Amino acid sequence: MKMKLFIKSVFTIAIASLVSCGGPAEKKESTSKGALAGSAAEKVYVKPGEHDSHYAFISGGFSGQLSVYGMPSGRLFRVIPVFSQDPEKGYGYSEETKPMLNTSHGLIPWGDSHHPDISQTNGSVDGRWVFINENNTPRIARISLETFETEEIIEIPNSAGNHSSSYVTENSEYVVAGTRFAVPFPQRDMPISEMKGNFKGALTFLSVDPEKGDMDIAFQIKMPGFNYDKAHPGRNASSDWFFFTTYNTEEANTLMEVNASQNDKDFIAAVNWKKVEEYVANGGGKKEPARYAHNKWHEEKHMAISEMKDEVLVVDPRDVPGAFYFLPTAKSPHGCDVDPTGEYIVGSGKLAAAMTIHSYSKMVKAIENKDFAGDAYGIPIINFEAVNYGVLNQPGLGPLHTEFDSRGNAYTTFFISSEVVKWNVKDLTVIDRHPVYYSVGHLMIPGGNSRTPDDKYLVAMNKITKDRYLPTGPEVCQSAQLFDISGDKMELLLDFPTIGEPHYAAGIAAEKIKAKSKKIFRLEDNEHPYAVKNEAETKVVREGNNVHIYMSMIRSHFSPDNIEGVKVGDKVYFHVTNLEQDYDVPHGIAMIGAQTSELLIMPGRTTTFTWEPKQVGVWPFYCTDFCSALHQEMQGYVRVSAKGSNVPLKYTLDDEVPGEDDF
Ligand code: RUQ
Ligand code: CUA
Repeated sequence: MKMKLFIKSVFTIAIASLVSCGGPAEKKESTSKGALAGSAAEKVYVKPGEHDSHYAFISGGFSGQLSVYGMPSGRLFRVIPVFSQDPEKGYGYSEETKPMLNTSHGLIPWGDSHHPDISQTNGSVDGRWVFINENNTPRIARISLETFETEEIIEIPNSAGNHSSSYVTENSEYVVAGTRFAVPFPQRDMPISEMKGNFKGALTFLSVDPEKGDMDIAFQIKMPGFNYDKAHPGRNASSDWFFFTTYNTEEANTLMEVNASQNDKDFIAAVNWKKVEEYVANGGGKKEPARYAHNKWHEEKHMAISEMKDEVLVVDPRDVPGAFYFLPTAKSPHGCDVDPTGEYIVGSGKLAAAMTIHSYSKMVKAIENKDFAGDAYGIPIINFEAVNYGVLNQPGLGPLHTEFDSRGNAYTTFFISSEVVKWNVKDLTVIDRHPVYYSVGHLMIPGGNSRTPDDKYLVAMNKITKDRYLPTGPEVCQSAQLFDISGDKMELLLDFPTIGEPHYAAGIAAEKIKAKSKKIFRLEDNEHPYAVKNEAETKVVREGNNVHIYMSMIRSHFSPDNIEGVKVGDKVYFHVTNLEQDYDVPHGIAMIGAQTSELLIMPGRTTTFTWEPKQVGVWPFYCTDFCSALHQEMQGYVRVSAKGSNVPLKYTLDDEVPGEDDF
C-alpha cells in the first residue's frame, strides 16, 4: 500500500509543479522576442485575400465537433457538426439531419470527439474523407472533404469509451475502433467485482468502400478485458498489422489510478488484420446479436436515414493463430505510434521514466523463434528483449504522443514537463526540446502518421492555457501552438485558441482538397420528396393535422410568404428549398416560437423544420442570414387560428397563388 501511495504522490507533485507554472519555461521564451519574433510573424502571416498552404482538422473534444483551421495562419474556417447538435447550421435539429444522431439509446444530442484521421491511398493522406471517433456513446463518423459535412455515423456495439479510434490502414481498407473500457460482451447484468476474466475488450474493424466511402462493421475481435487506449496501423512491411496500447492489464475495477498501475509493464497488442480478414473471408467468426445504429446521408434525397442493425461478426483471437501477440511495454502506455518506415513502434508509458521503442523486424523474428514469455488469455506474450529496439531514457516527464517527419525524427509530447522533444528514431538521441504552454496532449504534423509526412509544421495541442490569452472568467480556452520544424531546432510561431478540447488533429496540403470543394448543390439533382424546383411549384398541403409547406427562398423573398388557415394543434412542416445556384448564397429561416434551431440552407438544398403553434395570432418568419441588400425584407407571415376554426387554407406571394395562371 505504501508503494501505491508513493506512486500516486509523485504524480500529484509533478502535476502541482506544472500548475504553478510560469517559471523557467516563460523565461526561455522571452529570449526569443525581438528580431526572431519578427520572423515568426512573417512565417504565419497570410496576406488578406491569400490562402493558407494547409488545412488542419482539429478535434472538438467535448464539443463533439471537428474544426477546420488554416495553417500557418491559425484562422478558424468552419466548425463541422458531427456528434453534437449545432443550432448555427441546424444540424441535429432539421428533420433531415436528426437521424444522423440516432443510436441504440435513441437520439443522443452530444458526443465527445477525439481522433480525426484522413483517408489514405498508398500510405499517404488523400483528402477524400476524414474519420473521427466518439468516445462516450461509441461511434465513428465519416466526413466528406467535398462538402465538409458529416456523411455517415456508425455506432460501435460491445464497446465503451471508444478511444483507440479512428485510425485508417494504408489504403483506407479499414477504420479501426478500439474500446477503452472493458465491458461485458455482450452487455448484461452482472456484479462489477466479477470483472476480471469476464469483461472483454472489443477491437472493431470497419470496412470502407473504396469509391463511396460507405462504412460497415466487417468484424469485431473479442480481446481480453484490458483498456485499449490508442492505436496505429503499421506502414510498409508492417502494414498488415495494427498496434494498440493497453493499460489496466491488472483488470482492476476500482480506484484505477492506483490499482491499474501495479504491473511494471502493460502491453502493446499487435493484430495482423490481414490474417483476420482472411479467416473471416473463409467463413471464420460467429454472428452474435448486437444492436447498433448505422446512419447514412443520402445525397440525392438531401437527408440522413438511420437503420438499426442487429448482429455483428465476432472473432475470438484464439481461433486465428499467428494473428495476435502482446509486446510488453513500459507501464500504462498512452500513445502508440509507428514511424513512416513501419519499423519502429513507439509506446509512451505515461507513468514511466522511459519510452519503449519496439522493432517490427525483431517482432517477426521473435514470432518465428517462438520467443515468448507465456501468454495472456491464450495470446502469446513476446519476450521484452526479443522485440525491444531500445528505450529513450528520461526524455521528459509524462510522454503521451509521437509524430514523425520524413527525415528520421520523432517528436514526442510530454504532458507533465510541458514540452515537445525531438529525437532521432534510429539513434535514440534527443536533438531538441521546446516548452509548450501548457500540458500538451497530442501533436500533429500533416501526414505525420502516414508514410509521407509533409514536415514543415507541427501543431502542439495543449490542455491548459492559464495566462496565455486575455482572461475570460474561470473558463479559459484550450489552445494549439504552431511550430516550424523545417530546421534543426523547432521554432514556435503562433498560439491560437481551439474549440473544445483539441485532442488529435489531421493536417493536409490545401491543394489536395481545394479544387474539389463543392460550391452548390444542383437543383436538377435534388430528389428530396418535398423539394420545389421553382416558385410555381410552391404550395401548402393539409393532411389532417399535418400541414406541409413546400417553400422556396431566393434573393430576397420566400414563396409563399403569406399563409392562412393554420390552426393551433397543427404540426407545420416547413420544407424549404434554396433556389439559388450561385456559390456562397445561403439563406436561413426561423419561425417565432419554433422549438428548434434556425435552418441555414445551402444553394440547391431542401431542409425541413417543424413548428407546432401554441397560440392564435399572425406570426412572422424571416431569413437569418444576411443574403442581399434586401435581406431585411426577406420575411413572411403565418396566420394561426383557433383549433376547429374554419379559416380556409390559403397561401400567396404578392397576393397571387404561386403556380396559378397569371403567377
Ligand atoms: S487522447 S492526450 Cu488521444 Cu483522447 Cu491523448
Ligand atoms: Cu435570405 Cu437573408
